[in-house]
Amino acid sequence: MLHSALINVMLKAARRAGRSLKRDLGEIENLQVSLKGPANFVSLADKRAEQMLLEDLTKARPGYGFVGEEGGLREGQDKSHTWIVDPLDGTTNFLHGIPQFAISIGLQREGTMIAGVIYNPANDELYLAERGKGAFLNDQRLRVAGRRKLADSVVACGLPHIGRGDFKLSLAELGEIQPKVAGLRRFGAAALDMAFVAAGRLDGFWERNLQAWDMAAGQIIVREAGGIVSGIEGDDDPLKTGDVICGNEFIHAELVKILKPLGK
Ligand code: 2AM
Ligand code: CA
Repeated sequence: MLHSALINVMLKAARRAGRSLKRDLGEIENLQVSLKGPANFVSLADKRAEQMLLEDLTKARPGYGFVGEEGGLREGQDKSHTWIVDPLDGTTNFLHGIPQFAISIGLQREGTMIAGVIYNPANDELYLAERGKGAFLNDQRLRVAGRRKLADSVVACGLPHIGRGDFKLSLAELGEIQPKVAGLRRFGAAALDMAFVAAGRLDGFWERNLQAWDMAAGQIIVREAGGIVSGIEGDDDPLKTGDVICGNEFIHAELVKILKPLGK
């Protein structure tokens, strides 16, 4: 499949960092049994991947700004373009050898996402989208699922864990959603949850307290697959609020109706 020069830059960067993460995943499987555990190793893997992405993306597009999970904002001379990058989304999965993690690269122009790539090197699934040109999984055009009722839908969420999140609110959300859906899932990598919504595998996804780099690429991939992405209010910007709800127009609206009143 022919891609634009921009998408080719993003694909190349994602694949190089992906090879590095995949090698590191193999190493982690050995380290699992060591006493110290692989946590320090993972943090190195993460930093190494971010460094590669920073190098490749800034070499190809000098001057663009770069926001990464590890290094924060590095401003460039071109104030209108910013890469928003998570070198390893799903860190806890990676640390445990669970092959549900990804590199996420988004490009923002004047505050609007114009391109996104999400790549899981463990299974070689690569999702991409460019504004106005559709969303793809390994060259196959994506479209969000068509289900209109929550009762037929499989929905994913994020869950609080030790040291992070609002447990009471999360239990209230689950209490409302669980009895209404065909299935609830928790995969642990927000970028891939959004990619799964774009691919029609999941009918919807919501999570609170995320960062822009968890959602930047996912936002344009879901939108280009015909889905809706917002914050908990239903019409707000998830990259600004850190909360996200996505799905087709029907499931997105159903989720907003249930979740919006709960956080008040
Ligand atoms: P990460 O794996 O890159 O940390 C899991 O619920 C999702 O939340 C993952 O996409 C995870 O990204 C993201 N997340 C955002 N902020 C987090 C934090 N402070 N701790 C753990 N996960 C976080
Ligand atoms: Ca992340």
